[in-house]
Amino acid sequence: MVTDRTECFRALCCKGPPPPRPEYDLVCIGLTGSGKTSLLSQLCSESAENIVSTTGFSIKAVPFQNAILNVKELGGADNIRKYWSRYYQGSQGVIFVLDSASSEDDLETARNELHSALQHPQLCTLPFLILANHQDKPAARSVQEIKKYFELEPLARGKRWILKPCSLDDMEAVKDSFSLLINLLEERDFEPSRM
Ligand SMILES: Nc1nc2c(ncn2[C@@H]2O[C@H](COP(=O)(O)OP(=O)(O)OP(=O)(O)O)[C@@H](O)[C@H]2O)c(=O)[nH]1
Ligand SMILES: [Mg+2]
Repeated sequence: MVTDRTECFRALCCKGPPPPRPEYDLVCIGLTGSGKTSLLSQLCSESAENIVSTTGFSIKAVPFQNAILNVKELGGADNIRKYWSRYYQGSQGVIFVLDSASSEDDLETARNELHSALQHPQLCTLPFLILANHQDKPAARSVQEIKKYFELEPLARGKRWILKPCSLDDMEAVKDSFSLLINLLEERDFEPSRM
């Protein structure tokens, strides 16, 4: 009732109903345990407790003030990663989550997966948000270390990408990073030489 009245008032007196928020289809990848489901659940105001490893994929509509992101998370276990590319079609942007405190071996695997994604024909022109998660752990590498280790500068030159540190206990920083991604998704006249 209150909503009806508010909508009526809006329609009669001023600007009409608010414009619908644009929706974007994104794919979210990263090794198992990097925190994809946990971060997405928190963004949807769902509990991040008792989360189990994603088998296959899972889709969430993540609401923001100026956009809705339909995020398809692909499970990151060894036996699932080889199927990732089958689920890339239709994506308008990519979220890559990594555990900044993981072992050298896992970090190298994450680097290889990120490189493959950045070069994949269905993803290579899309905006990328790379989240260096688990920053609350003492062993976490800084974004500078990760940028160097992942050799992102030469590989991602000319692409739209953002690398940000984050952790599950600082969701404001995560939201800020997603806002930057939404800005990139909204950009129409992208000039590759800018970044
Ligand atoms: N300390 C810490 N733990 C985290 C953080 N993010 C996620 N975790 C924990 O890491 C574990 C794995 O998180 P998930 O969200 O299931 O990871 P995932 O990337 O979805 O894993 P898959 O679905 O298997 O690909 C959970 O126990 C989380 O609580 C973080 O920033 N810091
Ligand atoms: Mg998951």
